[in-house]
Amino acid sequence: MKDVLDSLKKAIEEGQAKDAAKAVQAALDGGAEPGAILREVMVPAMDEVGRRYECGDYFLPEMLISARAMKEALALLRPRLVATDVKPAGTVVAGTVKGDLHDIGKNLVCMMLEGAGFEVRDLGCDVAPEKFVDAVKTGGVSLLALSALLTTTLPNMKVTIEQLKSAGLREKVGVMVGGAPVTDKLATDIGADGYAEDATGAVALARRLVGVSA
Ligand code: B1M
Repeated sequence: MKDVLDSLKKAIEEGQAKDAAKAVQAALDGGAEPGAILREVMVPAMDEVGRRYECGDYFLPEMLISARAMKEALALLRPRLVATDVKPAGTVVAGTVKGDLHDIGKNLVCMMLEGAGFEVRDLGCDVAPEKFVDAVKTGGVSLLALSALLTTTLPNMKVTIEQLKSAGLREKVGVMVGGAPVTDKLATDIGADGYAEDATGAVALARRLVGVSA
């Protein structure tokens, strides 16, 4: 199994989508636990890609093909991560904020929330504040989940919350935020209801905000 997991990590780091998909399938067939594959192999592989980009070994195209390999591998894990017979815990509108195209972490958060019994309306990435507000206006939304991976797009979380307030909708939904540059302090400063560091934390936070227990 170690060889399979090592080859999965290498395939994501090097952007070999087919090899990554094959390795995930082999790991699942070999009995590896989907959450562990994700936490212990796939997320660290993307961290390594970020490290290589930061030190100049990788450029944008390499990051992009690694992201594609990660997505193909994730697609195979998805059915296992979202399999649930829990009754709906609430509806979450999710998206990556305006100007930000990073959607892998947000997709993971969405999958884990679905797995925990939330109905998720995923608006995608580069989502304008007005689009989030319009989605909340349709009604029945318990939580807004905002993701951002760039320091330059963090301010759009605040703008989104302010537009919610202007539309008179702030008290109607809980707002949770996350993404690598987001902190607890930032969440408090911009008036969000909570911050989660990762997808598992996002589930715990969502449950707390809607008042359901695990
Ligand atoms: Co870009 N990128 N990128 N990138 N990218 C980062 C984020 C960066 C840290 C790389 C680096 O320099 N080390 C850096 C940001 C620096 C900063 O602002 N602090 C960076 C940069 C600079 C850029 C560009 C500006 C590069 C350029 O053009 N010169 C550009 C911006 C484009 C744009 O968005 N407008 C850019 C582009 C891209 C790609 C398109 C090539 C690609 C994204 C593809 C895609 O997502 N479809 C990409 C990638 C892949 C990365 C890295 C390598 C990996 C991100 C990722 O998917 N991680 C990233 C480096 C890194 O993160 N180590 C990097 C795996 C994922 C599972 O983790 O997304 O952190 P993450 O999500 C986690 C948690 O953060 C949390 O849970 C998730 C699961 O545990 N979480 C939440 C996320 N959202 C949450 C919401 C919640 C709760 C938790 O509640 C609502």
